Amino acid sequence: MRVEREITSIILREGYEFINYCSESDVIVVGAGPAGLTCAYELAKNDVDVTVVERKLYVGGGMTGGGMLFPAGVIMEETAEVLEEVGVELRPAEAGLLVFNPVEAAVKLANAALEAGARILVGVEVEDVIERRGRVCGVVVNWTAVNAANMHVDPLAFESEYTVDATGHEAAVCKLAGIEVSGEGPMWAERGEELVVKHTQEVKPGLFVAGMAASAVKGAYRMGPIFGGMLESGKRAAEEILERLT
Ligand code: 48F
Repeated sequence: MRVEREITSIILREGYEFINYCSESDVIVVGAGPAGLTCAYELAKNDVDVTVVERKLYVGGGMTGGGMLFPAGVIMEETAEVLEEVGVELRPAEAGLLVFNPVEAAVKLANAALEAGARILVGVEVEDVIERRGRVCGVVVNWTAVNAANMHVDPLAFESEYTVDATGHEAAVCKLAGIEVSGEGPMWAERGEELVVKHTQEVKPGLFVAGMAASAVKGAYRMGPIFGGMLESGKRAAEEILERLT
């Protein structure tokens, strides 16, 4: 038996099929950080066909790094609902804050999104948007490695009804779509947590912004290593999209 050939054949067939599904989704979420994963989970839970595109080979975005790489995550009690729902262990700490393991939170959020039916494609970078008559209709993608090697290789395109920019501080998709990005302001944790949810919105027909990208678009305060605002923002984006899809 030529096992090597069979392994290759299985990977090519299954990988092609997976990516082919990714090329047509109801919603594409760009970025598998806490905001993007929560958004994907909430959408998939409601039977929306959702693809998450992540340029790194891991999920969790900035959350896995805790605070300055110290492996602890902090969240306000009133914003911890999603983590509780996906089974993350939360321990009470000072000032009404809860503490959790950030790697556990990242993998459990990703697992919940997958179990609900979302696809997560890693190692793929969004380098442009598809736009028709002023509406964002999906994203233009390439292998992260191709761009890192500075190779001139034409990209492919993934279509969607809605796209969510959950790329964190960069607000990469908003920039590609021509949205003015103010860049985030200085740190004010409590206010930043409120504003990130408030600024979660449709910034152009077909394009939503969530998480730190929403704060960056509006120049809102950064909040540092506290994560409830990201989860609430991802959830809010999902709720708004669900309203439009139904
Ligand atoms: O940065 P990230 O975790 O964004 P978030 O979900 O959460 C922010 C917090 O982690 C933290 C914070 C909380 O106080 O400030 O920073 O808003 O996740 C963003 C993900 O998007 C990916 C990136 O690799 C990361 O995993 N990403 C960024 N640009 C692209 C991308 C791109 N062009 N294509 C695909 N993925």
